[in-house]
Amino acid sequence: MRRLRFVLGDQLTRGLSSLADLDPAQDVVLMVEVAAEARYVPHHRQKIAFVLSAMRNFAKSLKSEGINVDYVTLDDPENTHSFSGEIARAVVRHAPASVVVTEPGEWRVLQMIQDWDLICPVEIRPDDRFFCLGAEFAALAKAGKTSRLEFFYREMRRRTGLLMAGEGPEGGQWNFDPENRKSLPRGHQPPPRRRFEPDAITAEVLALVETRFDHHFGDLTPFGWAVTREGALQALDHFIAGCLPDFGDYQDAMKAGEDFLYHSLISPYLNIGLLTAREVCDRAEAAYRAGDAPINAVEGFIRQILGWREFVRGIYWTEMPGYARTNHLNAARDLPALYWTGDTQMHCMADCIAATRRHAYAHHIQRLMVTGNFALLAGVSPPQIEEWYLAVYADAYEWVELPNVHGMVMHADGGRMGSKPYAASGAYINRMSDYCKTCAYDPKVKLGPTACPFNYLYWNFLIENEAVLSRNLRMAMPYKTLARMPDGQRADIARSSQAFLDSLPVWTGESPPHE
Ligand code: FAD
Ligand code: DLZ
Ligand code: SF4
Repeated sequence: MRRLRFVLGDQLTRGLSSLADLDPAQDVVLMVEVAAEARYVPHHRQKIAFVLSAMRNFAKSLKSEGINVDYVTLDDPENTHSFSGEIARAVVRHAPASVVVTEPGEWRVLQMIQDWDLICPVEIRPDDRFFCLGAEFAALAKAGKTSRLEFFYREMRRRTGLLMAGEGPEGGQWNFDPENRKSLPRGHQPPPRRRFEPDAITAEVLALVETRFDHHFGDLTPFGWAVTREGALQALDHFIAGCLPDFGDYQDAMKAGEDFLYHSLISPYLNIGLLTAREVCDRAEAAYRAGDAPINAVEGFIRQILGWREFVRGIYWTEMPGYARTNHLNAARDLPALYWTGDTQMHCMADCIAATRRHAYAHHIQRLMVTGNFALLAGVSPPQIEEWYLAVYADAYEWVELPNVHGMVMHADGGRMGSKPYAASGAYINRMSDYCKTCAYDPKVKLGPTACPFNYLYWNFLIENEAVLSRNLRMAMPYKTLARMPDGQRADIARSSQAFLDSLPVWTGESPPHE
């Protein structure tokens, strides 16, 4: 009985549920390169190249095991360029008894699969690469353990045994976050990062992307991502040995021109399946147990993966599709063009967008407290800023991007992801980075042409959303300060904000061409 095993571009894991019980004598693995997946948002060119090269390398390694792989390339003249079109053609080619697929990462693709009307049944298997399966998260939600990250995270520590000392947490605390907020000391140089020379397959894909997706955002080269499991494991080893010990201390720091600091750079590999979350957490814990990394670093790192990554996945699958449609703060501004062009005098924004353009990567605090904070304060329409984040990062898939942007950054979900918006003035960015030292604006000036725009935009955001946010107990402090503010000052803030926001050109087309 032949089965057709359909493997998507973010399912490149040998132990994938749809590849379990594969019979090499009869079964066929189907992988398809389709333009629709590169275009449903205008993905960064490096992201497209990364996914396609990793897919081709994965197919090659399956073939080397003697598995029959039917691989449809982007330039195949028969290619219909959609998952649905390609599965329909493949079913005719192979006449399988059934199609087997692991549940996809995105709601829109699940809808697609559920709509397939094929001559054989389709079996959708759970994606067991996550610590917490959808049904388990739903059960935890019912038991009230997913209302906040911290409750969920502690439960996951207990369930997995990661960083446990008997019944309690290793190191006597569940969370070492308060120790993880250092800025980089003056003159501190983060270590150089391992990059990977493009292999022959990547070189071919780079040429293909250059021709077909020339108009998409982002630099295509230099391309330094690993595209195989072996490469991804080397990247993980490099991080654990050279960066993990300082990950905690400098987790929230930013430095102009330093795009990676002590971050792991493994999210693209995790999200397409070249690494598994379990092995990454196990290796980090082993480094701690061997005395090679301190508890604040290892706990902070494991919390991101065992806590946040699983939490956002759970929220996505329990709250969709309604989740994407909420707009708690009624934000409606069109996305400023500077997100695509990087053309701004604000040094922090220009640096984060330049890093994004160069690598299809920016680290967490840049995404949250610079480009995210600005979108929140400017009141950008949630779907527009969500599309930007989904397009520009190599690790972006809707299940992880949406809760982070819609929830954590834009507070559009009314507080499901976080109990208050992460709104901040220029003082925060000044404390955590060196951006302000060489900026056209001054973080200490509150109003006027030299003032840091984050300063008046912060207060303007509080004023505009007073009716909704002043009821939030966690916002009591800033609203107390606002209550003491003279009416004249409020009016000045509103005027400066309006003038600044009105001066920002809006991008009206698709993503702009690279430079
Ligand atoms: P590290 O800082 O080294 O962290 C280790 C790992 O923890 C990451 O690889 C990632 O798997 C996980 N992690 C950390 N924070 C989060 C989080 N908030 N949610 C989920 N996983 C987390 N992450 C994505 O994988 N894809 C996205 O599309 C994405 N979009 C984001 C958008 C915004 C606005 C924000 C604020 C965060 C977003 N994140 C996203 C989370 C986080 O910024 C990235 O996972 C991280 O920057 C990836 O770089 P790294 O591997 O060096 O991470
Ligand atoms: C991101 C992406 C791109 C650019 N291209 C493909 C592709 O050609 N074929 C494929 O199977 N997957 C691709 N992907 C990843 C998919 O978008 C991803 O698997 C779905 O969004 C489900 O998460
Ligand atoms: Fe950013 Fe304001 Fe600092 Fe300039 S002064 S770098 S705009 S925070």
